[in-house]
Amino acid sequence: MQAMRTEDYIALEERYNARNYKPLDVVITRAQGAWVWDVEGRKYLDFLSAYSAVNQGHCHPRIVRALVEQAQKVTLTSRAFRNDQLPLFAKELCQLLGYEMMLPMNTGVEAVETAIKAARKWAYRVKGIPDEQAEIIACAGNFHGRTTTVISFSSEEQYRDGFGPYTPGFKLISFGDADELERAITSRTAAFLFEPSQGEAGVVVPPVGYLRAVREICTRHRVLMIADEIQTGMGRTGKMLACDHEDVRPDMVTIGKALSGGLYPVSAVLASREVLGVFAPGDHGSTFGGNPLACAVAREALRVLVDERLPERAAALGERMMARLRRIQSPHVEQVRGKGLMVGVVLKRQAGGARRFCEALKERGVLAKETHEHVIRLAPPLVISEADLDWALDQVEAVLRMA
Ligand code: IF1
Repeated sequence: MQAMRTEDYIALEERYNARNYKPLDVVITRAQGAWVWDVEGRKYLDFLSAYSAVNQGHCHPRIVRALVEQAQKVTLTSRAFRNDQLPLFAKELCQLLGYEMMLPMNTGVEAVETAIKAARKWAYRVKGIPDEQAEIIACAGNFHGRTTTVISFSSEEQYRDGFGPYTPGFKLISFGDADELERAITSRTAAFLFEPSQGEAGVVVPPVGYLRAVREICTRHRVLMIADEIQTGMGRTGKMLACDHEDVRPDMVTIGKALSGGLYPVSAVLASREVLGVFAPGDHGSTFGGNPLACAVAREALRVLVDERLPERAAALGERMMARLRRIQSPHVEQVRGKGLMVGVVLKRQAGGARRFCEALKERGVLAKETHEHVIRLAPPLVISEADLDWALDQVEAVLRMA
């Protein structure tokens, strides 16, 4: 049988797979570090990092080994019994990030849903808000996942369209305005849920001091500050958590994606005993949450972040990338913004949208993804070499100079 080509794979996917994405037509068959290879043998630098899930680089050998070794021991016990990986993962994660407790889940949105449930139950059982009256404040432009409760407070019409009725109990304010947060808080407010930098909104970094102001306001009003670090965490912005840039410690943090180095779905919520202590046995759960394979992979993924000093690397390489991008003379660029290796090139409306630039980058061997029509998101794995980063930026400069 003749080897399948790119178009053969695309035809199959179009035939049998729901069209909930419009991917670039590159069919990846192998990946290592910052590089991926397609079925035609062409290689590309990955400048999306699977939406910041492969910060450690694709198929990191240490994490692969942890996966393979654990897979030959035990992969899943359910939480009806105990296993020898979860206690160690829980301790190491809590000590690394400075929290008393954690609750393990699988996907990012499950961690966000868990945080919402914990905040509501804490509001009723600890803060004393009347049952079923708790309100959670979130930000316009937010992205926290795709479940029906989480899209209930999305400000992106497409993410909501056709999926009602929606879960009540959420209020939106604009991102980056601490005064607006203060004004939005009522006696019913349980929590403020936000991304330290908004990813899907097009890499929107808040004003310096915003995180500290939010911390002070939430403390004063006894409102839980919940940072969704699923995309900004694990070193992406140049610190282990993006809130570390302002030495701010949220009451609750959700993490995921690179928590496993991209080898397995692993997410978690971290908080104090006062907050996560509201869960009694049977209140909440998940078949795969805290499974030994996930925990073994995540333990090694965290060790790699620390041993290879990847947050610091993201800070240094991010500076290099931003400086280079800001020097590019292009009629299409409105602004360059970002933090660490989470960068967005915002194009002018007359540039015709970011997609065509991403297509041109693909032809030059760099895979990037547009977000919200006009932003080219640039987020390579944190392990990318300086030489590869410079080469990729040569390609970005070339396509930004095209007509
Ligand atoms: C898609 C981007 C979107 C996230 C934050 C929770 C989740 C995500 C801050 C949910 C997931 C992914 C989902 C994927 C595209 C991508 C994404 F911002 F990363 F680019 F959409 F906004 N909090 N983000 O970024 O985690 O349940 O997916 O594990 O849904 O299209 P998940």
